[in-house]
Amino acid sequence: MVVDDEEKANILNTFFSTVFTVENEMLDEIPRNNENPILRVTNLTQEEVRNRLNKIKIDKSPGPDGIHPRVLRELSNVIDKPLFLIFRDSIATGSVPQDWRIANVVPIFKKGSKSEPGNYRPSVEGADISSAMEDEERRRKIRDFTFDKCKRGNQGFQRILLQLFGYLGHGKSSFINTVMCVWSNSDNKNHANAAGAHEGHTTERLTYQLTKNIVLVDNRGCSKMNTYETGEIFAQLANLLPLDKSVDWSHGFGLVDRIVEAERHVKASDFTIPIFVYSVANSPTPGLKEELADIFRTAKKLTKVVPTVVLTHRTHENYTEIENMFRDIGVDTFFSLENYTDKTQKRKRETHEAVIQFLYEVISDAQFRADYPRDADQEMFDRKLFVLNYIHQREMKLHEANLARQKDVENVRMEQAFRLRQQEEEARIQKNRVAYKERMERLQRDFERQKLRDQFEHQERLENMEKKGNKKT
Ligand SMILES: Nc1nc2c(ncn2[C@@H]2O[C@H](COP(=O)(O)OP(=O)(O)OP(=O)(O)O)[C@@H](O)[C@H]2O)c(=O)[nH]1
Ligand SMILES: [Mg+2]
Repeated sequence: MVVDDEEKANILNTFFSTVFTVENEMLDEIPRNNENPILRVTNLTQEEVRNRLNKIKIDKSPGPDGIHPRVLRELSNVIDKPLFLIFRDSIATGSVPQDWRIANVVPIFKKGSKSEPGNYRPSVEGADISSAMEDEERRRKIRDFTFDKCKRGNQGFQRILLQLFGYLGHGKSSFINTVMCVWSNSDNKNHANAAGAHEGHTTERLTYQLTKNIVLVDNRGCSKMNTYETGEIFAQLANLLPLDKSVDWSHGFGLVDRIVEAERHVKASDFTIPIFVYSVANSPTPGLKEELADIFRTAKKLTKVVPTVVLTHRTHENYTEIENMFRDIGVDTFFSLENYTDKTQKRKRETHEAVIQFLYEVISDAQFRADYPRDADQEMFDRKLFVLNYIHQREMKLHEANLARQKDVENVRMEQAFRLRQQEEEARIQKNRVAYKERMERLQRDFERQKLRDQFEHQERLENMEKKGNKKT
């Protein structure tokens, strides 16, 4: 164990520096839009810069530039213009002033085990100006997102549906509350009716409007991904069931009827991004990994993307084990956070950052996908076909299983009937045997009686003959 402070600092420093060197290589891999390198972020305004400066927290220490945050805030309407000009040039040229790249890096505990350097996040102290710029740039991209501005136009799409799905009580509604709180920069409100410690769960498929073109969908969760519930989950993910209505599970082909009925209400113009919400506080149970692998495989076939995973309760010690389990099944996009809940005392910067980063990246991903040739109506049709086929296959399997069960039951019934008949036959034979024995005994008795009677008569005859003989002589 490392106890010396300097040694601890060196370990973390070495770890962070290895992470930072990888960053440049990764940047090179990001596909760049060479036709319009700067268009999407150039309309930043001086007023927005001033607003951000006014929101800077003044109780923090100054960064490496030595400027106290209080000064930045107090002078917001003096420095807004020069800063605005620097930001504008910085965005246009794609470069950041050298001074802003120097920062004091402090380790902030993030998740999982405290002895693992990888579980600390490098926090940049005092980088208020550059992080405010990054935050604003990201918010702008999210706020302004429209399919109309994609390379090939909207191709029939209008809204992004960030569709949350997963097990009951894993924090879907709380995540929506957290996103809405961060996005609106206001206190946490229970918009999505997150459950209290012992309360019921969400049974409706409700929407929460983030921007004009981005909507969060709080889908009904499931207790176990058995065949009935997965059918329902995939029908929701495929956007085949109505929004803002309750979701009643139905067995058999009932789901097909509901999909057909919902046809008039669901829109092909909704672009689905699947988001799987999983709470790290739940230890993996036997068979969970296989169950999840199955869900992710089907969800990918259905939506053409591997769902993004949001891990809630991220400071829980299970974190690494759970993340590895998802990695094993092929997931590579994770976001993790502590949701705001009814017990949350105050808003946190790291939650804010996690949410904005989540929104920014999933929106960028949606945009990236929408730049390829697509056909909204065809995709809706394909999803419907997929889910109807899924239900059909499921029912056929259940039907076959039922038949096999019925056959087993019939076999047992026939065997029982045969045994019963056998027992009856044995009982009949036994009865006959007894009756026969009784008859024989009766005959024997009759015979004995007759014999005695004959003997007696014979005796009498002899005696009579004797008497008659005596009289003659
Ligand atoms: N500590 C902590 N508690 C959380 C977190 N996320 C959710 N919770 C709590 O977990 C419970 C369930 O959260 P919900 O957001 O209602 O879960 P859900 O996924 O919407 O549940 P269903 O609607 O039943 O599917 C609530 O009591 C939340 O306060 C988190 O990140 N950290
Ligand atoms: Mg809920």
